[in-house]
Amino acid sequence: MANSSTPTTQTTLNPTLNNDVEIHQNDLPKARFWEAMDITQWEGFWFGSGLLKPAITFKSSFQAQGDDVFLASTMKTGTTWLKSLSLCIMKNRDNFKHEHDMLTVENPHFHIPTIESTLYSTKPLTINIYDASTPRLLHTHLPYTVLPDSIKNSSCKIVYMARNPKDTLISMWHFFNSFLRQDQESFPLEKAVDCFCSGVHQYGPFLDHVLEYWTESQKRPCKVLFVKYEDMKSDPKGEVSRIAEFLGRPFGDEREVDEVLWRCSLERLKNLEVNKSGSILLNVPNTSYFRKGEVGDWKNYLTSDMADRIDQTIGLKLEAFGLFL
Ligand code: PAP
Repeated sequence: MANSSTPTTQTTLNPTLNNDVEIHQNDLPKARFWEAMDITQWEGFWFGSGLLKPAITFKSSFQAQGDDVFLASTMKTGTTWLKSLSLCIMKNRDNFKHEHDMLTVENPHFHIPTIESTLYSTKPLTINIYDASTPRLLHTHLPYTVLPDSIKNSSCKIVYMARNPKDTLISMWHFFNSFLRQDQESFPLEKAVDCFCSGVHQYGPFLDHVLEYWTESQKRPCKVLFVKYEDMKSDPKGEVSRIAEFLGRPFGDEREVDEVLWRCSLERLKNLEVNKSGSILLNVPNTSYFRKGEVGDWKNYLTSDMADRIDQTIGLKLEAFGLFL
């Protein structure tokens, strides 16, 4: 996730990125998020304007292979946790016995880049997103509707992480305050609630994002695994085992499950040197990915009127599908 300023570091992962993609950005609806960031609407969703071109390039030119794995989520729903866990399940586990842990080397967002944000990466990536010669483990915040057809039609897998809307909004509020309003007072929460409920925010509308992946996971459970942040908190062993089995890398024993959970715990990640400073994505300090990680933190911030507004516009509609409130 990055703001719309011009990136200073450009990766050259896809030569078509700057030249061939026809984007009629001027014709697309525009809005100003929190009076600070330009966003553009495409295919029914809102994106930081700088993310649009990479997103369109990805949709039109990415060729998925059957053994690729895609992690997906909208903002602040547990992406960093999902990336860390999936990294351990798919790549990092074999390192543990040699006392090596990729999580101590770089922030999880470096190891598993978010596809449409790579042009904001502050370091050259070790993964070429468009190179299909080895299985890829990648992440996207993009909604299901704009995923490339090859992802939808091949046998590659998708793990989606969802979170209840009120905690997501509070997490977003802290996150955007930390870098869009560094030397200012926090953006009024009342206005942030209105903005969230209107759906006019980065990767919004939240409701549509969640429901698209939910619907697909119900239609094709072998293709899309839908994981809830709250379930991860209440039954971490059960949920991480479910992810590992879905990815075809089941755990050998409980000790292995415990080790992965410990390595990916918020407390541990937050206190790793690599996450205590620096910035893997332009303008986004690594520290901003790690906060409280509590279920129900919204109760410390939202008035009952604000909570009601989120319930009415989003929560009750999710509840109708058996999801959150
Ligand atoms: P992103 O969308 O910018 O990638 P994302 O990782 O999805 O952010 O969300 C950050 C939230 O996940 C934070 O929640 P909070 O604001 O309510 O505290 C953060 O604390 C939480 N988080 C990050 N890492 C972990 C982890 N290892 N375990 C549990 N929660 C985590």
